Amino acid sequence: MELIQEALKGSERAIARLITMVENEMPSWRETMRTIYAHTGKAYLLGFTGPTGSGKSTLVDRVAHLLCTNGYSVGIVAIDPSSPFTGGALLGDRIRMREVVTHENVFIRSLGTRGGLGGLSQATSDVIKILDAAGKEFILIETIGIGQDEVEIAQIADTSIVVSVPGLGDDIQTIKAGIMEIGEIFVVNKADREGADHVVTMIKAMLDVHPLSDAWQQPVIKTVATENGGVDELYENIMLHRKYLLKSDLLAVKRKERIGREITRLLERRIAQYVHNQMKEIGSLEDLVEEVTRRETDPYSCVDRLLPLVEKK
Ligand SMILES: Nc1nc2c(ncn2[C@@H]2O[C@H](COP(=O)(O)OP(=O)(O)OP(=O)(O)O)[C@@H](O)[C@H]2O)c(=O)[nH]1
Ligand SMILES: [Mg+2]
Repeated sequence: MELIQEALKGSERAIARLITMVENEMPSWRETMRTIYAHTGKAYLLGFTGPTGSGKSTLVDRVAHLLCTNGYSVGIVAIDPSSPFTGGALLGDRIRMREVVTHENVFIRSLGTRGGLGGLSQATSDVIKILDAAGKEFILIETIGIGQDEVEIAQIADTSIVVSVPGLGDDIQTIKAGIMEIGEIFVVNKADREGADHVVTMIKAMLDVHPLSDAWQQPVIKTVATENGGVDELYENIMLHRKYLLKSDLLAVKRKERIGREITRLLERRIAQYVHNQMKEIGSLEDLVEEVTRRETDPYSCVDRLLPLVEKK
């Protein structure tokens, strides 16, 4: 309780300790999140997704810096599918996020993706809530674009920024159609390299084919993150999109959808854990596997047999 109070006041130490608690799903985790939840809903969430090495961390650093300069308090969550949060990537990100670590009101945390399907686990969403409750006005979430992750980031963020770079080979492969529908702002970073204009043209052409269902015109912005090039324009467009969502009431709609998904996800997880525990009590899965292997029964019938046992418990 004391820890929560400290975190709500913005204590970095308390925030860090709470995050460790939810990451490890300590027994008091759910109770903690319940208390925290009442204080959430104020932060604006920015998602950055894109291929490895495209410059996401550098961009996050620069945008965070601008936010700080404009008086906002900022939290950063980096989701790293390749290594746990204590791994080398954190160090790398810390080094790259040079600008922001000098601001004392920025809190940076790297997270592994274990636990949840598709990468952005429950822990991520809980960490975002802790930062939100602690008074961070903007929370920047960095994730690598693989498979489901980019769709998940769109669901978790208020504004989704899709980062591309020139020179990744086959253009169609680089910018998949699916990603066109989730990006609200497109960035072509490393515009100091050859081929940036071509990528911009390509993205614009694809946006014509896959427009958003609402009235927002997705901008395509060239940046050179390392030189701060185009970052002001990116910042302005983030603020424009935020204004657009607020004015059109779409922000409220987005957030309600997010709450609906979260309730469903938490329920599914609880049910899955319950079934898993019941399975252990009901009997040996190996026996069933043997029966199926001998073709004495089949997986479908096994489930029919198990379901009443699970339901009764
Ligand atoms: N030439 C050039 N290099 C850049 C630019 N932006 C970033 N870089 C460099 O590209 C490398 C990768 O940048 P990061 O910001 O770490 O990229 P990332 O997308 O966060 O990488 P991961 O987190 O590993 O997926 C670093 O060496 C950056 O200095 C740019 O605009 N131009
Ligand atoms: Mg990074």
